[in-house]
Amino acid sequence: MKLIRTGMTAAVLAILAGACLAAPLKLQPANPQPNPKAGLNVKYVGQGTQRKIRDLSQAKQLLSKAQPGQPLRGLDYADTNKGEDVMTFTDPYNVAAEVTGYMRFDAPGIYELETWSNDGIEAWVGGQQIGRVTGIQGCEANQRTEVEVPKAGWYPLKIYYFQKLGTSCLMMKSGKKGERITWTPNNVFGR
Ligand SMILES: [Ca+2]
Repeated sequence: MKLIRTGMTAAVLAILAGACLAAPLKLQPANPQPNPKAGLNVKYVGQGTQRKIRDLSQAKQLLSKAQPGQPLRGLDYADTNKGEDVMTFTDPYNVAAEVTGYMRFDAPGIYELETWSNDGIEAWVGGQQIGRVTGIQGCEANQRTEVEVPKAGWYPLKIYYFQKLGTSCLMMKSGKKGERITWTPNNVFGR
């Protein structure tokens, strides 16, 4: 009897866990709603070529020493050629960045968000984590995350990002669920 009950409990828990994983993450709008300028704020720390950034946790630690950089135009920084600077920074390698600002949704509903990064990332929109890669990788799609947008307006955005060696990229795709997911236009971002 005990075994059966344990088995049933496990089955119920598994079902609950599945339901939780499948539910879209509910985003929290910015309160108060901002009236932002175009672009996204960014802070950088560069380690040069001698001291490598291994992973996300090291990048986040380094960001306590970050300095403001030229704002980003959005999240459309396609994969570089080797040796090209990371976004608006002055170096190509071993760079950590903290990106902050807002993302606008024009209508409530269920959306899909998908970050692309080279290398690692931890991305938050409306208080929910929508992408995470702790190590190094080429420029590729990260998790595709379903989110629930309760009302039209601006949602806080925060991204921790790092580039180790080789090429670098930081981009985002988005779209309403059931429609095409496409590259996110720069004009939905603000700072
Ligand atoms: Ca890289």
